[in-house]
Amino acid sequence: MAKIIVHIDLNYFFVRCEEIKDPTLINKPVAVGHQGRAGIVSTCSYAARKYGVRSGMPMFQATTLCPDLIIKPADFDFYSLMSREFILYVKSYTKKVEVASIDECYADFSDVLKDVKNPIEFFKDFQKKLYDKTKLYCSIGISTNKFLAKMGSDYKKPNGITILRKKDFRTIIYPLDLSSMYGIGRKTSPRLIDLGIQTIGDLANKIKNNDEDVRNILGKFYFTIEKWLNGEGDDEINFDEERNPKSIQTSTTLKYDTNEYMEIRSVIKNLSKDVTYRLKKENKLAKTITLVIKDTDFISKSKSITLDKPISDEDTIFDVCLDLLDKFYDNRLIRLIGVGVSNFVDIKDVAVQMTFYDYEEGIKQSQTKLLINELNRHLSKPMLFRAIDAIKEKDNGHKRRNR
Ligand code: TTP
Ligand code: MG
Repeated sequence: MAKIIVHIDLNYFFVRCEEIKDPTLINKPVAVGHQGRAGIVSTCSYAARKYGVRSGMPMFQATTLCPDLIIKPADFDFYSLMSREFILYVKSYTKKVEVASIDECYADFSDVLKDVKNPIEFFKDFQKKLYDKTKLYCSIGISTNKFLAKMGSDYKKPNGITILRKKDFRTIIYPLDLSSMYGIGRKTSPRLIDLGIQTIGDLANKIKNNDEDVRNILGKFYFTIEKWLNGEGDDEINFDEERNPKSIQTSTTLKYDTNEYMEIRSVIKNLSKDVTYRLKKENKLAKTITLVIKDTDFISKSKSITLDKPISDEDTIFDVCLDLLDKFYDNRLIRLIGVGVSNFVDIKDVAVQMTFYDYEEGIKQSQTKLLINELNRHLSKPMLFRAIDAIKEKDNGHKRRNR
């Protein structure tokens, strides 16, 4: 029995987050990115897209196309917060969720949809509840593997729901422009177009005829793409279920390459949060913390620190990762960031070693943190923080400036 794999992608995500903070922006042409000649558009509202503004476009070109464009600087901390809310929401349906980037995930809905008669109505309700909870919009693709689910969510934006069945997916995706095919990058696409390939169907035809040029251009991806275009592909959702793990790791593949410090920092913060949550769920403390970075050539680098005392708090994991980043990151464009913890100690083995002071202090600090987190949840962006965090922040900033 085929699985039901769903891909969910948030619509005009960064700009939608800005609209949530400031609803007067709704329906206006808005872009997120740096102002000025060196700036690039991260994303823009659908009103701005009508003028031809696009992600990755230089800001001066965007303002030439759309002189009334409202430009907002990126607020990665807030986007990360909203991204977490989104993933938590999807996880309220199934634990089989794989985060693919800041605004998208894959999920296995096979069990959830077992007795559902009308999947379209079901996902309309899913979208409505997501909106009620987070004020975010999303497009959804439903199929039997990750490739087709992803093509489905891309098919109709915003707020689309697209089912791609194995028996009729060809009718829907073969006529599409080659540029809309997931997995064919900006470098490969022009080389295929030079061979006269304009649509996804054209590519499928060439592959069917075993075209040697196409084989050379696609290299080791040839067979994957051949499978995809025949309606087959990976349907495994990578989610965390392992019992008694020896290490816990989590990583994010970025949707676009970046070397922007604030963005990298905020991804690390999010990953530290995830790792802490899982560490606590396992009732473990960890002594070793690892930061992994993959650059755009997929070269992976990692560095670890082993602490004297085992820990399970987010701040320490985050701080150590920032230190590691300072130590080995050389400003290259990054594709993937990962945070891991290992070298575990069971909480019950450590509790007896804690002094009463450690215990009292720990309780006090976590109560303050809980209160602050709760208050921040009611504000449009995190505005409150502990003094100790502000000092750490200042120190980190200072260290970085003096690098
Ligand atoms: P996308 O999902 O590609 O775009 P989007 O969510 O803005 O719009 P859509 O409705 O078409 O899905 O990317 C998600 C976020 O990633 C986007 O809001 C901003 C960021 N991003 C960049 O910063 N630079 C880029 O080149 C791209 C493609 C995205
Ligand atoms: Mg999106």
